[in-house]
Amino acid sequence: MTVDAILGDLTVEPADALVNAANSSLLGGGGVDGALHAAAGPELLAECRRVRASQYPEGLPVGQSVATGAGRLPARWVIHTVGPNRTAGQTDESLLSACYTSALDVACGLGATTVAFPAVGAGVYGWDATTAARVAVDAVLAHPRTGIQRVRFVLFSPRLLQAFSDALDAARA
Ligand code: AR6
Repeated sequence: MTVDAILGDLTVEPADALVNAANSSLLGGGGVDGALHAAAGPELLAECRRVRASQYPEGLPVGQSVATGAGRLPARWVIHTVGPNRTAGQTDESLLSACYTSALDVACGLGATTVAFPAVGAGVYGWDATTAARVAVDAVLAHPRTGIQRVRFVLFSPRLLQAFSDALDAARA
């Protein structure tokens, strides 16, 4: 079972499950959310609308996760999670940690063996790279990850890759 971090684009990462840094509406947005929807095609949004209407009429709460199919993405599932919006005053790290824990819970339930994450919360939602990385790495390493063979952080900038690599080194020291 491996946990690693690479520089890359989540939309082209082959994995059973790709985690989306979504918002509560589940109806798309910018950042990695917009990129995943653009690459997946309209079926992803259609499925998100169905999930929203049937399971989360008030929106997906912060820290929780839900799966859909993956459209044209190189994955079987997209697991949508909602990070706390630090810029809007949601500064509770435990909610950011819960994004990773709940996404892995969903992945295990699906039987996913490989899971790829972006740096949830580290874009529009305003978490600094060091904190985003530490919280992500600690949550993933603490999770039992039953049946999962690889968890990969796919980071969009060298600065984020460095932060995640440092957090992995620190957690394993
Ligand atoms: N692959 C990997 N990482 C990416 C990609 C990509 N293709 N594109 C962006 N990132 P963000 P958040 C990085 O803003 O902070 C959306 O509008 C990005 O550089 O996508 O959780 C949602 O709908 C950053 O490091 O997510 C919500 O409204 C990281 O992904 C809101 O943004 C996360 O940045 C969520 O904000």
